Order: sequence, then C-alpha cells, then structure tokens
Amino acid sequence: MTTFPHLSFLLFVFLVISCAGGSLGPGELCGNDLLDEGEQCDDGNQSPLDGCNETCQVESGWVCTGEPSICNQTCGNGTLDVGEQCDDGGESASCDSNCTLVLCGDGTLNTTAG
Ligand SMILES: [Ca+2]
Ligand SMILES: [Ca+2]
Ligand SMILES: [Ca+2]
Repeated sequence: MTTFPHLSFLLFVFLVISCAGGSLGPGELCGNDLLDEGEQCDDGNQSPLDGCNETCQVESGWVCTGEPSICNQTCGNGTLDVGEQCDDGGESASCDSNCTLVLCGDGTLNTTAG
C-alpha cells in the first residue's frame, strides 16, 4: 500500500490550491484599491508608513479619502487635528512645521519665528 499516502498528499495539495483560488481573504482585499469591509483605507498597496498601513488601517497622523485612498498627513492641512498643538498649514511665527507650538529650546528650528 504505497499509493495511499501519495493520494492523500495530492488531496492536500488540491485543497490548498482550491482554497487559495476561492474567495479572497482579508489579506488579499487590502491593496485592491477598493474600500472593503473592515478597511479604513486602501491605497492600493500593503505598505505601512504612507498613511494606510499593511492591514488597510489609517495610520496615526494621517487622513485618507477616496478609492483608492489618497492619504495626507494631518499636520500642515491648516486645520487642528488630534495630536496637533497647532496647524497653520505649515511653519508660522507661532507654529512649527511639525504642528507643535513654537518654543525656544524645543529642538525644532523655526526660521519664521526667528
Ligand atoms: Ca480593499
Ligand atoms: Ca499603504
Ligand atoms: Ca492638521
């Protein structure tokens, strides 16, 4: 009886292939440019640090809109968002470009404030 283990191996391979070729799992839906269930964003990739991470969740400090999602950092958009002390759409006399209030000695050089 040497054929039995061989057949079960073939059956195993068939099951794996048919499963992979069936309906897309959550992993495959992220990166298809469409907002699917459970996704906060989909920028067409599964790369993090661009606003929409590898599991299609919006990253901290970013806002994403549309399909495929266009992600922009919330700092610098001119409106005060969560985690920002100020936002003047960039560097101003009272706000650093990283959306923290201008403080002398905070390690952030602000050429506008001098
Ligand atoms: Ca998707
Ligand atoms: Ca991404
Ligand atoms: Ca902002």
